Amino acid sequence: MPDTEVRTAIDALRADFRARLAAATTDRDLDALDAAFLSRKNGSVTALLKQVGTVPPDERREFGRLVNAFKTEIESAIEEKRGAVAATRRPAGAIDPTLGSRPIPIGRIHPLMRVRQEVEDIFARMGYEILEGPEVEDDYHNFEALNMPPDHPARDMQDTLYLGVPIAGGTWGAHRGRVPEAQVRAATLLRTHTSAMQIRYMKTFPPPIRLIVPGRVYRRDQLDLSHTPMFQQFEGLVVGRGITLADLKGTFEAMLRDLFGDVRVRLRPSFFPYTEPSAEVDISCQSCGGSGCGTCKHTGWLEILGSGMVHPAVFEAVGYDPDEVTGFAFGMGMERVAMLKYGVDDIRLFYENDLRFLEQFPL
Ligand code: 2NL
Repeated sequence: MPDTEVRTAIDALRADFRARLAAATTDRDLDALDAAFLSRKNGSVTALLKQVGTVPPDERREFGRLVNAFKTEIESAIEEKRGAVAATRRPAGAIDPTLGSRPIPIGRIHPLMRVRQEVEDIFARMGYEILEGPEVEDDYHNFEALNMPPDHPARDMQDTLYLGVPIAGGTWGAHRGRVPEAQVRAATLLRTHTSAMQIRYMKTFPPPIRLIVPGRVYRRDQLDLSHTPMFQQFEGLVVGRGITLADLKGTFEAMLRDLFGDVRVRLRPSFFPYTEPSAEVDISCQSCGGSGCGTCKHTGWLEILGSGMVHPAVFEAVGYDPDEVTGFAFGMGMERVAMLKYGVDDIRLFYENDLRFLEQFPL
């Protein structure tokens, strides 16, 4: 093979090599390129070197020099590219800052707790105290002191959840330190309203009082669209000299307009054993503005709470003088408020913790 032919062959190999080197981006590409040109068995440069026998003896020296120079050129070009590839490779364990972030699951406030916080804020601004009480109660605080004698229908096993075995002295009150002896009783039931706590409070502190008791209460109800055996309520109690029905109505107007916006408020006569007179409180229907629709069963009004002037028998039970003080009290279901406020038509949704429901409420 004469000198010029060797140069031509090397130029062709070089063009091929340079193109493939430019295309190589990984160590594997470079290994393949190395093998294609330099492998002992079938590298194309190795093949060229093996043709030394076809070169006239006086040109062999020059032939060897040219091919070996090319071999060195390839080796250093591959080595250089390996360095370049290594420089672009991310270090082991490194993060990829261009990758989109995974969504972080963020918890939110349960709709019932939103209502609770809102109602607590409204009453806190009006100077009420906010207290919780025990959910396991005794007959005296849950019924007897509230003018519900032993034969009262609400005490029926049909309506109230009683404990299999009473817990002696297992209740507590709004006390610092020891619970007075008179209040240590056997806990026998799950409270049916939070009123038991208002009784404890009145037995402990003298009037005047302004108090809100939020919490869970229990009834023997079957689950349906509007009943759960456990639900949550607020009860309120205001006692002092000269408290009247006008205070009751004014308080509800302020509270309900704060809670529901520009609504009208009306009272309807009702009955509770622990209040006299008693009143159901309605707000004008926001869905139809009072003209009548499905939400308000075509009455224009929605019942929102039960209330009344505290019965003298309750004051006597706690040691307040009914000739000295009067007061009003009310009970309002948290679920009912949340259902009206957020347009929820099934109470069970509040207790199923289905994220498809909960995620519809703002963060
Ligand atoms: C309702 C009715 C009501 C009360 C609760 C009460 C508490 C004491 C004394 C007198 Cl300590 N009354 N609470 C009064 C009237 C109604 O709740 O429909 N609740 C959902």
